[in-house]
Amino acid sequence: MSYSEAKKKYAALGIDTDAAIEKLRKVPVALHCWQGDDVGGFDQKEKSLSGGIQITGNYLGKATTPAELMQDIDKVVALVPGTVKLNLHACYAIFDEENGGWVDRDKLEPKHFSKWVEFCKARGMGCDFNPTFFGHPMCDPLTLSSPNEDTRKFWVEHGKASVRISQYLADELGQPCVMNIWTGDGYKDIPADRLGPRVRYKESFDEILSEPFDKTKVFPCAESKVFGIGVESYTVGSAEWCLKYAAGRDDCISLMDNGHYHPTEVVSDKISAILAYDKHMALHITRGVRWDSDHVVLFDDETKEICKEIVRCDALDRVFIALDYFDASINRISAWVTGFRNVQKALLFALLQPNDKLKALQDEGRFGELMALQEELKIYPFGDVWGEYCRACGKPEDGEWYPEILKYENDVLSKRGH
Ligand code: RNT
Ligand code: ZN
Repeated sequence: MSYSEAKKKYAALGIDTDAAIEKLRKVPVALHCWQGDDVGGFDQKEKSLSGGIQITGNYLGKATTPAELMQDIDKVVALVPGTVKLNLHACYAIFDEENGGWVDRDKLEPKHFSKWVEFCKARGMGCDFNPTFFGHPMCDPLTLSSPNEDTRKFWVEHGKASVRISQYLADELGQPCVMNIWTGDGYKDIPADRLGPRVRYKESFDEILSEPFDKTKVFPCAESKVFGIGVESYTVGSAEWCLKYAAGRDDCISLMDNGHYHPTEVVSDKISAILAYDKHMALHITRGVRWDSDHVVLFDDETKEICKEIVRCDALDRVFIALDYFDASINRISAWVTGFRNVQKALLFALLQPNDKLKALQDEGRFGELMALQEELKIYPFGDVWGEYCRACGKPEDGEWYPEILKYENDVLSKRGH
């Protein structure tokens, strides 16, 4: 079916496909830089992930320098429709002779991110930021909740430095900067004191957020987690902790990562609960598989349901959308592109639902009809509208981009020699 026929079919339901395409083109989605180098970053010689996250796979062509990572991000951006915002971790600081060389995480400054600012400016992109509380010798293994005051202070200083860097990114790029705080703090086995770490965690967050910043431009978040690898029994920043923390302040929002809940819980059901109270919230869109999170995002039911919730709640400007997955077992650029395109697909799919009609069916108690229509909408000619969206953005359609990945692997990635 061609686009014009698809357009007519949706129009019969009262949906303007052209308007949906125009709307989605402007919605920023944050692309996480860490898919390109297996969450390695550039600030530590001994790269070892800690904090309950793991990456598996050894596919050729990992980026090992800022220039390689930037080149790879450009390739991703060329292959995805929509508005891309970059999402950096503090461990991606760039040190060189001009900016005085290496410093530890507690001493990071905006200048260590000026190359990223240049990169984003040249591409008209905004940039989000994450302090990095893992993969560092000062994880004891706790960070912001450590009973060791030297450790805790070090990480608080890192958090404050990150606030200053986030402010710099927002000012330079003229777009809001979402600053997400996630730590892997927790214990493998049953703790004797659950309260102490959680009280220290609160103190540390308070100290970090005492650093001045413009609340209209910088949006600090607390990201919760249920457990991690090697941190199975107790997570300091649990769902309740993070919700309560964000609820208690006007300058911190909740970040929900859909890989961070018990397997039968769904973030699609949680979004409206937050939006009933808060102006803003943030998401890490990922895919959990059994006990693990961070698999490449697919065009699956939960991704669609999450996006439907954002759209139905008319909250495209209230929910900060970011991606979070890492796979080193397949071509990393293909992983990045597949996940980003799938989030775009899910958002477009959501924008093509007759939400008013569906809500009316619910409110009128016509549940049989509601189910029937929701099922029929699943096989509406969505693919034709998606194709039109890709064309409108000047980006490859399905079936056209994978050859580009193979060419890039052959011309660039395979020459990297690692
Ligand atoms: C880990 C969290 C966190 C990280 C990134 C690298 O489980 O989801 O968001 O993935 O900060
Ligand atoms: Zn996450």
